Amino acid sequence: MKTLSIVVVLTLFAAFAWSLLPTPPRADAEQGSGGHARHAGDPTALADGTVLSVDRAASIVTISHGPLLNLGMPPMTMGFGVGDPALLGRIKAGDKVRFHAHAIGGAFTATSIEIAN
Ligand SMILES: [Cu+2]
Repeated sequence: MKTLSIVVVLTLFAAFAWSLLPTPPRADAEQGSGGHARHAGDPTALADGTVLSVDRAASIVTISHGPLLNLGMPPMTMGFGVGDPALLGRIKAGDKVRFHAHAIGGAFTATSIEIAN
């Protein structure tokens, strides 16, 4: 009987100690798609592209882009909405850019764009 209680106590202690261990970095799968926190500041989430056109009135920039890793999107040419029109700054057709895009409310939206000419 005494042996059994020692085993129980040790098991409880081990479980408790385990719960105190620092949590290792979590896999992407736990973050859901389009999560901001996961790749905020993550340089690997920046994509390369070439601006084909800028529609300031509609806040849409059309970019021929490389792979968008955070969106699982292959290279293609497409329009991105821009949440903040100020992001478009001096960007013009022909500029090489590095940018970051999210799927926001089902719309692909550029959340940062920098000229990389
Ligand atoms: Cu695309």
